[in-house]
Amino acid sequence: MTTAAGRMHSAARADVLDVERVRADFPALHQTVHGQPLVYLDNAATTQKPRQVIEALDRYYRSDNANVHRGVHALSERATAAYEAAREKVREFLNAQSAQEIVFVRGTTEAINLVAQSWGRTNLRPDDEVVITETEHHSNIVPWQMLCGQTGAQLRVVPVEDNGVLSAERYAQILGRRTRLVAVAHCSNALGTINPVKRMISQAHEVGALVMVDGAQAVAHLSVDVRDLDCDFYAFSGHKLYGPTGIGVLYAKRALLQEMPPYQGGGEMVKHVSFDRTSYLDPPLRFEAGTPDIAGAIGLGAAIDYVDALGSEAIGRHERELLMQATAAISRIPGLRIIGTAPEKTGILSFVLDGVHAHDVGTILDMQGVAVRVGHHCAMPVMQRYGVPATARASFALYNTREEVDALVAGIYRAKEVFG
Ligand code: C6P
Repeated sequence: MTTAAGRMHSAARADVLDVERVRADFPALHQTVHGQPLVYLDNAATTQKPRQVIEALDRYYRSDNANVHRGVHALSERATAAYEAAREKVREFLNAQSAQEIVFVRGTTEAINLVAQSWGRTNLRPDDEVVITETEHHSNIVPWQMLCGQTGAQLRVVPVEDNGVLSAERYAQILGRRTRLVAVAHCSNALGTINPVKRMISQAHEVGALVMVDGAQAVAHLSVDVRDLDCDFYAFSGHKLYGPTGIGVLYAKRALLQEMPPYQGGGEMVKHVSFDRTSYLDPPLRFEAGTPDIAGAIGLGAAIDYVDALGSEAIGRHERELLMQATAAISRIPGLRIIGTAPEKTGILSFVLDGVHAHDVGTILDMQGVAVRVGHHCAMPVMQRYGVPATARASFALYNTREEVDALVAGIYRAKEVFG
């Protein structure tokens, strides 16, 4: 594919990523921390931003800054065109049928809450069931619990096997005529498992249920095609895709959005307002009350151009190689247990070290310049399932190198020396 961005950037040639060229695009990577070169392995929490994204934000605020869908003046028209062009980029990125199926939100969390409160409160009745899994992030648990509390619906939970794979057998058993919605992560943030969402969606559809996919940990690593998946809702956050914080996306099939009531009320989501009666705009603007994160959407568009130019094949291959290298090296460390050993994983490596608390591992790694996340990763039920209070988690991105994996491994040996 030759996009404008593809012509601008040639750090990916066919299926090979030129990591040094890629790294040159990310200013934050070129710093020292505690006197050591930064090794940023906390990409599942948030990714660093390429200059192309930073420059898009800068350009917008320097020359086009205006509110959208409101003004007739030139700046407002430019801002509106750029905001809507970003929506079209998201549409193409997800292969959605129409840009009207793309709602800009703050992030994955807001997208899930929107579906729970708008679709869920309208459609769920007592004794209906919402199915989630034991591996979900709190963002894909709590909104459904709240919804169940409001409607009397029941929450059902699909368990996970020891290796981090969801139990296909239990999933098939739990699905039934009461199931109205399945909410599942495309990839687990705590274990790295890539869930077989296409199959899960088709099984859910067979019993007449809809499916919401939490794509927060997927879009930066896999190619996502919402039409091929046939998901009803798909959510992701811009900041995990090399874009800005504060912007994210809800994809929903058009027919569903059309029937859904607004999530919030305010300016720019209405056709007509009087004190007797208010009528609403069509989707997606019906769900974008108030001034949106215009710069964020434009920055997200630039991030999509960036990853598109490199290609998801090349990115995925590079990250899989790093994961394999890191998994092999840390598996040899005595007393280390990897939490999450599914055959299909993204570049996420969660582990515990005998006799050393995950926070101590994190602190020692930080002293070596290596940034990982430690704790429950907003997935407390996963920690309970594996009987650990916390894990240390390294997560890889397109700009990480083999040498950085070596630094991670050396840092873990150092933590063993200090605390072992
Ligand atoms: N996980 C992590 O370190 P927001 O905060 O709305 O951008 O994304 C929430 C979210 C939802 N689902 C999954 C699978 C996620 O991983 C996250 C965010 C980060 O794992 C921060 S807690």
